[in-house]
Amino acid sequence: MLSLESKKLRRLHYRSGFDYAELEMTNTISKSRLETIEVEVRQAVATTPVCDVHTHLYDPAFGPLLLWGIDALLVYHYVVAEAFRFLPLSCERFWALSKTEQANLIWEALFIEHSPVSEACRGVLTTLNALGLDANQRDLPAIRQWFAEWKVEDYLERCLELAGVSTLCMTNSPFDDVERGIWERGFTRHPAFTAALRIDPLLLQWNEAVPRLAQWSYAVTPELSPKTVDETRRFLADWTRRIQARYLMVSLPPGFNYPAQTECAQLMEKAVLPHCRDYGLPFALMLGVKRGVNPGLRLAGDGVGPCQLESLENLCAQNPSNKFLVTVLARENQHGLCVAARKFPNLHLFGCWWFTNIPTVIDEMTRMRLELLGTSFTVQHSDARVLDQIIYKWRHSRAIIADVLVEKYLALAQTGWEPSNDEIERDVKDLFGGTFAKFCSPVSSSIDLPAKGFDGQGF
Ligand code: RAT
Ligand code: ZN
Repeated sequence: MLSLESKKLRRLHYRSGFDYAELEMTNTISKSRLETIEVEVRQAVATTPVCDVHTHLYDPAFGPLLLWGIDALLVYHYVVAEAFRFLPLSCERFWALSKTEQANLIWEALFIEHSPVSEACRGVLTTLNALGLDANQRDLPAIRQWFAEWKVEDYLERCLELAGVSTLCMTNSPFDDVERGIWERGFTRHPAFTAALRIDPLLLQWNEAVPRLAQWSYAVTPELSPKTVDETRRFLADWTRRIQARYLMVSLPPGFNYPAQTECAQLMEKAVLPHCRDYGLPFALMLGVKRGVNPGLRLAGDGVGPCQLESLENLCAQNPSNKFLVTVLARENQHGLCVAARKFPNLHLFGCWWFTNIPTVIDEMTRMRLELLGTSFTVQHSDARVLDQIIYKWRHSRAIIADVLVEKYLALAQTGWEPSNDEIERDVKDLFGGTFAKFCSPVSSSIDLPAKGFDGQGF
């Protein structure tokens, strides 16, 4: 027999509507106050603007690099991977098609011939629905026609508004030829877009990075001599200043080790971490991606593996003056990561990344993080590659975050501790980017860093 308490907790856990009368019996808070708390939490989650701390979206000044519209939504690599569960043609033949032809095939396979129940497919429909389109007609040409009438500047504002997003952090790589040229020429920046310096090729393909750096007038050689390290730091400093980077970022495979004699670990230790200290910037690590498990699928061909959290613990322990922003890809790493964050004030967790950005896992991770870390983390990021995706990614996440938070605040109320509306709003702001901005700020309290960099504002 379940006790009243565990029945109540179960009901709370599955959140099929709360039995306020039962909760009311156990404490002094009235049913109407409990209902008010629920309304206040849902209201705060629905209306608090989000600082989206990691996306692959671009300032409109980057022209075609900012993807948007129905075809881009349909050929998003999360969707492509699912389409290949059904598509009868080879990867080569698929990639040889135009984007519109690819989108047509995906629409047929995932929306017409089967029901679009996966998270990525539902996301397309949530987006269309929020934009006021009737996808129920299953009329792809009509949907295309609707998008064709928008100008990107207006569409950007519409998406930001519908998603409740105030700022977006881009992923900016000097190793991308198109992007590099635009930064070098210069442009007027859109106020909603901040930048992050992405350095995967530098840390993971050093031998290929060397000739490129040399070509850009940095005197580097394959051997990590003091001169090469200095020149690599000059490269990082130039790009940090040029793009006004808010943080540096890399994604790493499950086998990443630190400390180690590998080029990756040595470059981190000698160039990246000193640079981050110098500029008061965090280093963001995305751990556990296996690139190119099926290379034929291109971006859709990456996989997941558990990472060694010991290496992260070593990084945090051995570099107490560095700040680390971390998200991990494997579900089985999430609990250990929360425990690591309890040990290191210089470690900040963010978002439910990629394969973990599905309702089942967002629910579990958000619950686990709140239970182990309180509100000292960033609850979600979108990782959007197509502008319109911010609408569904944030709508879907907000719904889950609201449910979990309602449960947590009602559990508090059960103890007799009533959260005020101001406290609820404060907490939601923190989870939606406030804590992130404080952590990134060069004057962040628990970490002693010189402040050569930027003001940490604007997330
Ligand atoms: O989530 C994604 O879109 C992945 O393709 C990756 O880009 C990942 O988010 C990353 O930043 O490496
Ligand atoms: Zn990403």
